[in-house]
Amino acid sequence: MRTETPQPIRLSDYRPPAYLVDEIHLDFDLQPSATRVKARLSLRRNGDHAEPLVLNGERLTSISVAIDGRRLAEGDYAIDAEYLTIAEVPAAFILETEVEIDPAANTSLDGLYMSGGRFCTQCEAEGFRKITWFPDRPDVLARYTVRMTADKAFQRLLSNGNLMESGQTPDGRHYAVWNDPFPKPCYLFALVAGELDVLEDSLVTMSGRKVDLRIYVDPGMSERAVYAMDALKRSMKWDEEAFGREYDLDLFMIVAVRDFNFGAMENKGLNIFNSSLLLADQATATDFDYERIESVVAHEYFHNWTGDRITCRDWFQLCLKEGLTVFRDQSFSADMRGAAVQRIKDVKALRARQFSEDQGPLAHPVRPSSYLKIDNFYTATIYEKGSEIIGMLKTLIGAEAFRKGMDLYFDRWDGHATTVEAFIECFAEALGQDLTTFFDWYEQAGTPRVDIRRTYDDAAKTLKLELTQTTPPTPGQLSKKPLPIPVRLGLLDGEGRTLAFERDGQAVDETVVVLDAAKANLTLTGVDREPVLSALRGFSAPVVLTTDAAPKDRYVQLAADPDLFNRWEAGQDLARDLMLARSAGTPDEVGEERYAEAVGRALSDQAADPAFKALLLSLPSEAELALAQQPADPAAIHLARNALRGRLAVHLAEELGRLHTGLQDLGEFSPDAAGAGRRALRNMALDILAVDPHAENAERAYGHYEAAGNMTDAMGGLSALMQIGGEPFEKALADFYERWKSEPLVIDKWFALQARAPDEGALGRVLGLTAHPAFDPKNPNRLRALVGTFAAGNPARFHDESGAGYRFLADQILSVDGYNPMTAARLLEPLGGWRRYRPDLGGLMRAELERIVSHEGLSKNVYELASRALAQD
Ligand code: B3K
Ligand code: ZN
Repeated sequence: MRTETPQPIRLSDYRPPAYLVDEIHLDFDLQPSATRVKARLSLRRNGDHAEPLVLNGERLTSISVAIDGRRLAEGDYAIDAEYLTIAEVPAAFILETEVEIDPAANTSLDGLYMSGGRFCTQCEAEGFRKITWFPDRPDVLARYTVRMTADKAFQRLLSNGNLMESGQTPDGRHYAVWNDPFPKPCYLFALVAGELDVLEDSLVTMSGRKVDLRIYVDPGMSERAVYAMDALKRSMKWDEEAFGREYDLDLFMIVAVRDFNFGAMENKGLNIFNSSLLLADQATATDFDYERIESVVAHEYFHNWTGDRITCRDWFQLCLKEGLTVFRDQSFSADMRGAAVQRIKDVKALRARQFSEDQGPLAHPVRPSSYLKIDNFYTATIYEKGSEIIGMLKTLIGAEAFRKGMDLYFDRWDGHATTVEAFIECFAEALGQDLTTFFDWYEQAGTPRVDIRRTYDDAAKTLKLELTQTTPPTPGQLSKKPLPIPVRLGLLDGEGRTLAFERDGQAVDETVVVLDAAKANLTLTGVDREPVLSALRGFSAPVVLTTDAAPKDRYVQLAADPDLFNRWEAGQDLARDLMLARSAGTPDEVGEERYAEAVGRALSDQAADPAFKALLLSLPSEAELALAQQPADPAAIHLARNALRGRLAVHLAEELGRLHTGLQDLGEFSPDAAGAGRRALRNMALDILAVDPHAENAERAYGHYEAAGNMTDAMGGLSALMQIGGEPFEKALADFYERWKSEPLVIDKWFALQARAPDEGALGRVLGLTAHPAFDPKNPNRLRALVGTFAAGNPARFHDESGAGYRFLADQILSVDGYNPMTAARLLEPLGGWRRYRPDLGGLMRAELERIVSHEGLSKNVYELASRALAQD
């Protein structure tokens, strides 16, 4: 049990820093177990009063402290577990410190650590304090000069900015000196030293400057960085065209490392990536990997302006850089891969991760007001809902005012650390309108419910719409305000043709209604006949929409809605209702047949994009269904979902078989959207057929696996075989392992696949795999592949009524917490929603959370999430 309750940090307590750092010189003597770090800081007082100097530092062995060249005696300063405090300092001075750290023993992968025998760093949010004494907060911006010396075995010596000097030292080691001319917060500092291959390229920016581009990877892997390099160049051009943003240094570097707590990091001029989000070729990466690489390379690159040049004043403003940068990367992906398909995928991800967060005890506003560990707030809410808010802003004010506001933001705040208020103020100014009520989106947690009722008046040719909104209470926020919700809508006739109507006297095909009160009525005129309503087009706001539409309206939309998002959504709504009915014990067999027929018709539409058809066939996930059922019964949901998939398999057997045979990749492999779309549809067809495991389908699955010429198809085949189960699956699984055992990223997929096993032996299999020689829980990718995938991606087996799934997860969290609290905390989420489940399951989940909270020596990271999950509001 923890002896003291950790105290939260609050936004309302924000004070400007007492001292600023203009320059920092760092000198690293790199040794894996005993690295010496000398820091020379030019500090000056930031206010009128003399205050003690307080610097952050954790696990630093202090060697010396000096002010203006005078070494301080031990009594002149105080050091505890978190701070170095010097009671009296001049108004402006030079502070020199030397510390020793142990990167080889740093299992938290935060600060300076070793991965694969190389030195690397991760400083966001608060890792820099594990490297040297410093005011570790994002509003202290300094210019960095970094010197590092290492044995020559550490071949490459890299840091932010430009290389100023390099050479040999008299004792046979080597050194490099880097300088970054752009002032930055310490969370953007990076250093890498080790043996790496490099892929080089260059690009000429819009003003005609040549920028060298380098991607550093494990020896022998540079070919696998070709796609990331291509994505980087496309991102750089796109940011010039879409936002007028040009790259600013002469060099841009990316390094791939295998041991990383999350995806990637936007350190100035030296991005560090989890190798799973950088390395790809057709043999080892799936189309999904390619897609992720493209978007994450873009995301980290886009941070150069939204994050690095303009950063956050404090960590409560995290969405200022993250939500905005996700919006920018989603817009880029939409341009690269097609807007509708991209939007559907983004919304699926939002619903799966953010909506569930928002409906549980971990719900928080996009700009939270307190935290224990900021590491816990790198959430779907900050990122994905943060991006949705920017998208709504653009919809509400229009593309032109949006661009004007962005330009103003870049002009005004370049080189500064700022706030979300200051960002929104730029749009208010660009528009000449107050945006105060819009700001509530940042401060209010929870997913609004919007309901629309229609009354059609045939004589008057009017359609009256009654719109209402409510937001359910969330922890700490029991009553909610109405928010300004943009609802994009259009009308269809009974045959699915666009039906024009009048808005403000103008004939239009589509309009945006802003619902900014709890209730609003709206009358559309000039509506020639009773329409089908297509509302919330393009998912114009992150809300749960209900309407009085009958299934027949949904079928019209599924066949013909010109808004492809809503065409897809109509299918999802139909499927969701059917599966929920079946899991509640009231199956609608006729409805299921009708749905399968309608999907069949949509599949035969020659004009539709295969990627879109694959999404039509992809039913709402079990996690999404669980959110719509109270209390959630994961086993019943699993059976109901499989039943509907089975219905599709039988009803559409011929069509699915034809798609599977006809879409085989014949020409050369291309990871582009068109090739990926065809493979997605083909693999989806197989995935559904595999629910009906007769001999022909089993043979088809095995043949698919054996003939696979790329990783997407190999995984598609293996996953279909897993559904069928038995000897052919085990044989293919063993074959796959043998073939790829020396490729860690592929073996991660092998672990993750088995964690999703649908049969009752899944937990036994997963437990067995924790003893597999290739299972290394110290590597976050491997840990998440097995443990994270089982808990978050296999709800039917995780929620086994014995509680064994929960116990397994809790054991893993407690064990990982001993050496990597950040990663341990990220595993906790599946237990968080315990109140939404069947009471017997919820009780077992809660018991595991209680066991976790009372564990001796628990980290602040895990404590914060587990105690919030248990809190009563
Ligand atoms: N900014 C980093 C995330 C850092 C997470 C620290 N716990 C990657 C990104 O969002 O681009
Ligand atoms: Zn980011």
